[in-house]
Amino acid sequence: MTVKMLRQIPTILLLTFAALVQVTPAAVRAWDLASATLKPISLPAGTIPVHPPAEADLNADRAPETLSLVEGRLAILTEEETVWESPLGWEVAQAEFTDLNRDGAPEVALLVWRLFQPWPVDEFLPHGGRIADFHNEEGYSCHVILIGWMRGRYDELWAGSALADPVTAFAAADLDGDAAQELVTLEGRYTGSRSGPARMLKVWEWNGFGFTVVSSVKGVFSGLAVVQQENGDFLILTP
Ligand SMILES: [Ca+2]
Ligand SMILES: [Ca+2]
Repeated sequence: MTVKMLRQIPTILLLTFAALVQVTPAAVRAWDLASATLKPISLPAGTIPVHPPAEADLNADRAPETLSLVEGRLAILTEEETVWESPLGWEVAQAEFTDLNRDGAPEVALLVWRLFQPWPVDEFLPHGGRIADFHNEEGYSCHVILIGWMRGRYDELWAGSALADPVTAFAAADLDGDAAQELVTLEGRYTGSRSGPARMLKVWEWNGFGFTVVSSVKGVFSGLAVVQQENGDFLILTP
């Protein structure tokens, strides 16, 4: 698995990452999740970059699925065949194989921009409701959505309502060593660029119905990477 994943890491990404760490070590911050709190630590020697799996068997038929993200359109493929495609109205900014809902089965986590829709109950409120401002000036809001295999088909396992602040990048990693993945996000602002810079680093965990914030740190963040230490523990790096 590790060999396969490493083989598929784009060379340019590795070079950029290595160059970044070597040239500007002071600008890269390392974060550990300890006692449910994000803590800055000095970057240990010998860490290796961790990348999400290039493939996963979503429907447990022993034929692995892969992802193709082209111009905001995500396809889930079994070999060459498209078995699921994101709806036309979605602009998928990022998609990874994860097990963020902690059921032991892989799913695909998507970062999606789509036209803002108020909660049905809020549509009739004069002030627009509780999430009325959760969109950019074009009217697009940012969502985290989990797609997976359910009852014989690919479907939304979970779709979050519009985020209060848009996510610019996410990663999934078991930061606290409890054998379950946490969701790591960088959050920007609806008034800023979709790709950042971010103003908040946040760790969430699945609560059975959605994600609960575990810890967050304010700052200015231009990127997000997960690395593994020699002892096996995962850390977050933020340039
Ligand atoms: Ca899962
Ligand atoms: Ca964990």
